[in-house]
Amino acid sequence: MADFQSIYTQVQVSGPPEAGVPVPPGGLPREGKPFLTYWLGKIGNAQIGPIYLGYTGVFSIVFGIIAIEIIGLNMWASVGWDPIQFVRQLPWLALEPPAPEYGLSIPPMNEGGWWLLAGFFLTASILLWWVRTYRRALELGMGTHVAWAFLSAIWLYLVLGFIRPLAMGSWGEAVPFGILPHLDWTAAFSIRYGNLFYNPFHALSIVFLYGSTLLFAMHGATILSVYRYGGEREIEQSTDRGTAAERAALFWRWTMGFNATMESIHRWAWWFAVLTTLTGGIGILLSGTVVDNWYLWAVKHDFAPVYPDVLPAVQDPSAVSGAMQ
Ligand code: 07D
Ligand code: 07D
Repeated sequence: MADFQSIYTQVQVSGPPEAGVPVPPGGLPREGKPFLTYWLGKIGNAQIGPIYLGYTGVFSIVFGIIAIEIIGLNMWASVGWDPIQFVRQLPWLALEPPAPEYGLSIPPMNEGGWWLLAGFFLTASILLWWVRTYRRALELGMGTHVAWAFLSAIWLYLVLGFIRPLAMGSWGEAVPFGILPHLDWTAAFSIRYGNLFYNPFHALSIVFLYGSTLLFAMHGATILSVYRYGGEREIEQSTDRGTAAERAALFWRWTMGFNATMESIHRWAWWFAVLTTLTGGIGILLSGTVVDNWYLWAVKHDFAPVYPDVLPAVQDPSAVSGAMQ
């Protein structure tokens, strides 16, 4: 059956739905009668359910819905409760953080209070989901690798919206909620701190982001290419000789002179993904707290040229005007 595999063909396994390993006593039961769907089987496992809801999962979803509700209703209010304009302008609508003059105090609801409340619920929702990934892994007797990787993303999220604003003494430093407004914030942040390309941690974050896509492509392609030898059966593959895994490893040793192993390729993937947001968070936290202008910082450390005198001298924007003073 599997003797001809290309990027277009795949095998879908079908059998009686199974409940999986028993839940240890004391926990909640898993909900729902499992069933098979052919079409979802095209992109993943055809079996849907049962699902483990659990307290952290339920509260995470409830808090997440409250956050989206607050954001959505504020956006809708901003177009005078017109449903057509809400849909039409949605990509541009925003729920903005408080103005800089409020510092870290609690502002009136319509001047950033709703932003603070939405941020509280979104953060609670994300942290509860983190607890869920940690606890479900332990219940299944797994390692907690997924939870720690997720925490790295949460670190960047918390730096952007909580830790750096605290360090700068103003909620106004944080990111607005909104599809295009959060991109405007990102562009403005780069300009405000003298071009983020000169921030070495931004560069490191890009290395790991690009590296992640490259590793993902190499690993995905390698495993698919040995599928006809059972390459996805990872345990047998890593211990037996003459297997798909051995061919896959040899392919890279022949083309590059070096190869990862079935185990170490996943460590590469884990570290590249984790380091993207870990280094990113460091870079953002340093901006405005330790370094005020990354271009001038790079000139000082001799890796950016000084612009020739034909142009006006570069000045730190905070020394000229603006709320950031
Ligand atoms: C594919 C997994 C699925 C997740 C998805 C995102 C929401 C938000 C909210 C309508 C890869 C779900 C989105 C629940 C809905 C409202 C109000 C993950 C996958 C599909 N960004 N960003 C996007 C977030 C920041 C930047 C898209 C979140 C920083 C740039 C989406 C955060 C900076 C670009 C989105 C966050 C930044 C985007 C697609 C949090 C610097 C794009 C995301 C919580 C890092 C791209 C219009 C995606 C785009 C994009 C969500 C933070 C920069 C709306 C939730 C402040 C340059 N961001 N982002 O697929 O098309 O991720 O924007 O920190 O070009 Mg962003
Ligand atoms: C945001 C982690 C938090 C997300 C969480 C998820 C939900 C949704 C819903 C499941 C993404 C919560 C999820 C709530 C659940 C469902 C459906 C991860 C996040 C917890 N940059 N830049 C980066 C490049 C420029 C700027 C990182 C490239 C310009 C700022 C990355 C270029 C300017 C920031 C990166 C480029 C600028 C960044 C993000 C090129 C704008 C950041 C990594 C080629 C003009 C962030 C240190 C990431 C950072 C960041 C790439 C250019 C600004 C590597 C390739 C010069 C302000 N940039 N950038 O994984 O860490 O994000 O910087 O030009 O804050 Mg940049």
